[in-house]
Amino acid sequence: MSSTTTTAFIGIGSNLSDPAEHVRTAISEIDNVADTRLKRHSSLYWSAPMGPPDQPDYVNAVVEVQTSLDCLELLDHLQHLECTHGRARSQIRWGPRTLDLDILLFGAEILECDRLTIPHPGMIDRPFVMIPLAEIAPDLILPDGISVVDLARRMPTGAVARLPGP
Ligand code: A4P
Ligand code: MG
Repeated sequence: MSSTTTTAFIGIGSNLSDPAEHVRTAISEIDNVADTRLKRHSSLYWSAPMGPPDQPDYVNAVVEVQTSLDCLELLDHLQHLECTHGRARSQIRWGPRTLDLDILLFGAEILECDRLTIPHPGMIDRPFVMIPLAEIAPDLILPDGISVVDLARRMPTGAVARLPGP
């Protein structure tokens, strides 16, 4: 890995065909992405679907990586992983999926282009993002100066349920 590296946080979600297995496999696959090392991963959490309610519950997790890729290169690798998990993009907004990999944060970068918005839009309102993120990075401050732990504490009680095991 080159000497210029960035700490990035990736949100992982799945709600189809053994979602916990998709999430666990994705965590180890992210560690194998070129020029990228897994630093920490959260527990896995169940949550009710955000979006259409007639879909299965989700399993979510967040990982921290150190990467020498730029953010679009990292997105290319993550989208390739989504494809290898049989991800089919449906027309339904927030519809069910085998694997969703979102770049939540990429260093302190604030970016909006046609393929990427960073920080990930909506992340600060989502218990299935903020609770696992606060688990692995309690001291993290978002680019706009807000503390991750403070945001996680504001999430509704019982919105996510931690899965037993690693
Ligand atoms: N894109 C832009 N910014 C980013 C980013 N920071 N990270 C673009 C990754 N991709 C980013 O994504 C559509 C396009 O967003 C990509 O081509 C990329 O260039 P997608 O994965 O094809 O579609 P999507 O994920 O359905 O879209 P969207 O609106 O980003 O959905 P979200 O925000 O990912 O939400 N309920 C629970 N409980 N848990 C979940 O994890 N996830 C979703 C999807 C809905 N409901 C959920 C959950
Ligand atoms: Mg996505």
